[in-house]
Amino acid sequence: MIRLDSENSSGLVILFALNELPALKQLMKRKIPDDWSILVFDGRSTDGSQQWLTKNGVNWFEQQSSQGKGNAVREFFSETKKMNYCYYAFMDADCTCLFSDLPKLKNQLIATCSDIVIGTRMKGNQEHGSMNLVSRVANHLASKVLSLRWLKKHSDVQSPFWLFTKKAVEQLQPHLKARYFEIELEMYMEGMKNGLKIDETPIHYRKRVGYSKFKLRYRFRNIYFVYYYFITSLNLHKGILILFFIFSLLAPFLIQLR
Ligand SMILES: Nc1nc2c(ncn2[C@@H]2O[C@H](COP(=O)(O)OP(=O)(O)OP(=O)(O)O)[C@@H](O)[C@H]2O)c(=O)[nH]1
Ligand SMILES: [Mg+2]
Repeated sequence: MIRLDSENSSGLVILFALNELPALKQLMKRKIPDDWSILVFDGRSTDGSQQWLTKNGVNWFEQQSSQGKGNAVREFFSETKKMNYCYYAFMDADCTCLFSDLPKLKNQLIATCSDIVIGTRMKGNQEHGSMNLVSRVANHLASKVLSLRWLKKHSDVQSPFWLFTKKAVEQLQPHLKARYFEIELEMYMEGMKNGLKIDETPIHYRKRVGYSKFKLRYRFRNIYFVYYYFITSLNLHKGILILFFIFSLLAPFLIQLR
């Protein structure tokens, strides 16, 4: 069980971390706004992160489930049943996002009476080289396809920075199954499906410190999941889904035959 000293403060920032020691060292030098506490959710790092966090008095928790960001997020969601924060902010621990954007997300959440606010990099201030062309295009397409499904224009559904109300966390928790990097896509789709109000606000986005865990195989996996979440959200009969799938595989050949 996660135990925190300052559970009476209003918000908890959860930093999901797997071998992010150089980034954590930089992050912990930064000032965190009042009313926020930090928890590092560590995926059993082998780079000495845990020892460093303990030595420096940072709250951290070791992931019990098998490795994978989705597993970590889902495990955290279950742990919130024992917590009493009003807000939960998810952030990558790779130094790409700023704590100083937290009040902005919270103000947006309150002003728009939303359940979730996504920090959008696509409309925000991006440091040169923070996002390569492949990631930019992939993210743009994923956001377009999935948000259009709900007739919305959300621009960054794979953002590393999210803010949730307590209610949103409670409502989402039973619906999440993702194990790896498709977790953001699933949180977005399940949030919309379950009637949660999702809004977005621009954030700063900096170059990553340390190496990426989002390997090529996860990129392909995410392309599949954009398709999967889109199709399953349509609630069609299974037979129609299979036909749709076969047709979409054959479509390029059929177009050429014409
Ligand atoms: N707790 C935990 N965290 C993880 C796990 N896998 C990845 N992470 C963290 O999840 C965050 C997202 O991973 P990244 O490697 O930054 O992936 P990304 O943001 O898609 O790719 P970049 O553009 O390279 O940053 C990082 O802070 C990782 O350290 C895991 O299995 N457990
Ligand atoms: Mg990252």
